[in-house]
Amino acid sequence: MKTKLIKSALVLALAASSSATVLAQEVTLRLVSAFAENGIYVQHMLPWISKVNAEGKGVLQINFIGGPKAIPTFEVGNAVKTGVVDMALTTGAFYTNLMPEADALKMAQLTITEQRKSGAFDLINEIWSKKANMYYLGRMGEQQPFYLYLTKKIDKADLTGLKLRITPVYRDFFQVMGATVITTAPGEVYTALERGVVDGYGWPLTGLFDQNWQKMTKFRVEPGFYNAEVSLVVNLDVWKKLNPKQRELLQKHMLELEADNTAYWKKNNEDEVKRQEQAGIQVIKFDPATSKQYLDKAYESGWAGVIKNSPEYGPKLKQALTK
Ligand code: 173
Repeated sequence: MKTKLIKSALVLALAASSSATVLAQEVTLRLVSAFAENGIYVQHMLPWISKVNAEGKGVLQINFIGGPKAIPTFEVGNAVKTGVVDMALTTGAFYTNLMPEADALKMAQLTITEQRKSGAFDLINEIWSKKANMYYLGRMGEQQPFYLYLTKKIDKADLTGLKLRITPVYRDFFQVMGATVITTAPGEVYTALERGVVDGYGWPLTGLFDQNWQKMTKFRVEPGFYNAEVSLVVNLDVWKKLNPKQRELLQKHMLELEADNTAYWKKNNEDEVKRQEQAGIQVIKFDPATSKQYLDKAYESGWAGVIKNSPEYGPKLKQALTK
């Protein structure tokens, strides 16, 4: 009886220790999003997390903590840098407080797939690791322009007298065009519009409807400019501690998603133009010469801003990201 008990205790102890080994090998990464949970970017990411988790049993799991209610949009970058969270879905404009270079990715004229081949991706990681203690895992959102949305009509390419909601993405450009600007997180745009605090806002082509902004939006100004960047970043210390299998799992799924970016965003862009039209959002269009000037100003002012704030890396990023 006694030996039996000892034996079964041993078996239990062994079983416990073997599951402990498995647990020690499986790592769980805590991920937050700087974008709203119900919005297009998180909705695009969730199936990706499911795939990683399905394949990553015993290796790596991602635990999605939540959106800006968990950590405010403009604090997400620092939370990754300091290791409060392990990973984030965010955009460079939300962490320019850590590094002004972050905002340069909005001006990429190469796809992320091209950036990986050209060396731009390595340059990004050199800067991101040094300045923000981050590993830049990959890009989920690309090939989608930003637009100026308005509640009032304009009939020339001049924003003088307009008060516009911005993030760093639009700051230099809208100011050069004469606007007065107010920085807010996406979560505050609706109220700012409702209260008439702003006459419009910058935002990419899709995502308005997620936050009900279409109700307050009368016009979309064409052409769109830049290339909305939404990416996954990982705390660098956490990244370095992952074993090769864990890294490979993340990288493999990231590359798979990126390979589908062009088709995914093209379809979204096309659908969204129709959806906005159906919702009664009118398009303000400039003549071809004015459109060209508008775009030239967007890039000139945007790069000038990045280079002014980062004389060291700004020019290198411009060269690496411009076609
Ligand atoms: O909040 C913003 O307008 C912004 O900067 C942004 C950047 C990338 C994707 C969506 C929004």
